[in-house]
Amino acid sequence: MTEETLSNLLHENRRFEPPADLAAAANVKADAYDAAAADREGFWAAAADRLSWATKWDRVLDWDNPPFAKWFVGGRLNVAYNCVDRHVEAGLGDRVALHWVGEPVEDRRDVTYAELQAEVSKAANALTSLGVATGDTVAIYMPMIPEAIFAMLACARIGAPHTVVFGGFSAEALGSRIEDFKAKVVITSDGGYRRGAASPLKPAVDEARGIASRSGHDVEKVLVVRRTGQDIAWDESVDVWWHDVVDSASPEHTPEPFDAEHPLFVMYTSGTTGKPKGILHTTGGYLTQAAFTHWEVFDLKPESDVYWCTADIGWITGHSYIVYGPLANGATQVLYEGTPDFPERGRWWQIIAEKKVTIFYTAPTAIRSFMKQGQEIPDRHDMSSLRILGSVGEPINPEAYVWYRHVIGGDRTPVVDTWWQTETGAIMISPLPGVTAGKPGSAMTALPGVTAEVVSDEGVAVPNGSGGYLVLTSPWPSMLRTIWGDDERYVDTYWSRFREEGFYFAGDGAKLDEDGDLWVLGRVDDVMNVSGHRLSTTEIESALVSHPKVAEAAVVGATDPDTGQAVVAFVILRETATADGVDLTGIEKELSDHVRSQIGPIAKPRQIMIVPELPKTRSGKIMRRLLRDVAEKREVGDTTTLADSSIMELISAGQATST
Ligand code: 6R9
Repeated sequence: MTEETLSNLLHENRRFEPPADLAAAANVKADAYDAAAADREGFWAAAADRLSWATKWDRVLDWDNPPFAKWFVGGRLNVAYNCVDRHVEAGLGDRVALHWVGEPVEDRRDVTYAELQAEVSKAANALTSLGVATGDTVAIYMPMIPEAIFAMLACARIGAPHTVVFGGFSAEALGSRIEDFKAKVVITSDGGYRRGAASPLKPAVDEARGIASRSGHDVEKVLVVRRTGQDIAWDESVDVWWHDVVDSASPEHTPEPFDAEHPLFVMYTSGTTGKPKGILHTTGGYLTQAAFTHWEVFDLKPESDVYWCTADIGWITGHSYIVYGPLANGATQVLYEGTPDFPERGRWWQIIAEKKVTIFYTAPTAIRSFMKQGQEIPDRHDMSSLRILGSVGEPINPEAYVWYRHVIGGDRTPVVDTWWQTETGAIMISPLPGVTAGKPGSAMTALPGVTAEVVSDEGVAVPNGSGGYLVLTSPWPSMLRTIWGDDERYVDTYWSRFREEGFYFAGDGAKLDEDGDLWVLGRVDDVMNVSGHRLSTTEIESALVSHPKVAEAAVVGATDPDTGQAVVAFVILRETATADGVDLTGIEKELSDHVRSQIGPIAKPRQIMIVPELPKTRSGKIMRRLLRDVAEKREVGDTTTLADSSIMELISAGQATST
């Protein structure tokens, strides 16, 4: 973000007060801030009491060995029981849990809580029969179909930690996750629908299985849902059809309670090095905060609201705010398989109108693309059911916020800009819809029970009107417990930057405005945010360098009007690749396709520049700041720390002549 846009942002003075009726009936009111400040642990204990525990905890927080936290020590509960069975036992079995909307327009399925209980129980029994026991790990690689949720909850029900890998990730990305997680079983489908066509998933699982196998890990079983009916390869010794083992399994299953710190899932996310980090979330604290914040921030009234979060279950947002939070609260929600604009550009708005959605949660990148298409498209649909809008994934620019509130929310709806991370597990900083006067572009303040600060390099809180690093100053229930298999990396990545102060370093820059409200400005490390998806520069560089024609590569995130940031790659070719003259466009395409196949379509560079050299400091560190200047077509900044200061002229000159 440039200094200019930054200062524009911070002069925002529009305010939107909560509607009076919403404020009067809000689940969480202003007094929650004081209550939590007076007794933080007591506040979280009350939030945990919203769940059903088989055994109550004897200690709320064990922080005796920081940064390794234990919450609700000694407590035991079953996550699937909390998300499903207890609602049925409370007489809500006929309530719709999922209004599933498939991509083929006529594909619909409503799943009640009673049906969910039967489906999850059958899947749990089937997994057990395939040899999955408590503590065994399962990878899930699926489209947005109800079975994906049945699979996650079935794993939780039997205490088998899962890792969901986004269906858009490549076989390589899946393979390395399967290997790191040592997944015993993979649950997938033959394929899914994307823009009207069936696109395969199972072949990537076959390939990923081979990749894991070559590094010494063998997957035992692959459980396959038939979704598209397309032809797929079949290995009798490993592959099992979902309809063969799940449909015939018993719909009765007794959930066993697990320790509050039993691993629930691992979600891989990009870090500053090439290897993705497996973020571990556990049972009691995670479910407490996911469920509580969903009820608090969206003011959920489960008996009357229809909630819709457009994320994919392959991201943390899908875990906390499609699966665990909403279902623990007994919500009715829309689950949508397709893309926003297929078969027509108003598809989302048509679904909101049809299902009478009241709470809608999406990402700024989607909002910006709808803004570009114009207001006429949403205006064709009756969206008067909406009462709260949410935003997540990246900073929302004030204009997008105001458009969202005005065009989608009819100027009635508060917009909650929710800041959080894979690592935090749940929303940490956000307005409260019944309390906060919303300010476009600002995530406002830490939620009750959460302590966030903006600090200087030295770890000192900055005054209003200044910027610094966003830190969390005390542990929270849904915090990551470690990086899977790598405690040291956990400590190094999050707790060493402000070791003495004992602060969690989020990796984001932030600013406090004159009112003391918080603005998240984006990553301060080598992590990019493309359409709300985290990508590491190193990961993409590694992919590029793995191509035989590439000698060296540097990747930067350049500001992009549509996707927030976009991947721009600078590549030095090997001499052998250029020996017979070069077809630059051909090579650029080849490299771009290579990144796509190595990581996935979201990592595909917007632009690849073939350069003779890369700007490096004397210690050999690539100066991405300068490359960002080139990528964003700015005057190149200070080059005095470069080992060879003429290099930027070469790169910029090449830029001026290439198209
Ligand atoms: C939930 C999620 C986390 C990173 C985070 C920050 C950015 C998320 C934001 C936001 C500004 C918001 N981010 N929400 N930036 N305002 N409301 O997105 O998790 O994929 O781990 O990404 O996303 O940079 O550090 P994750």
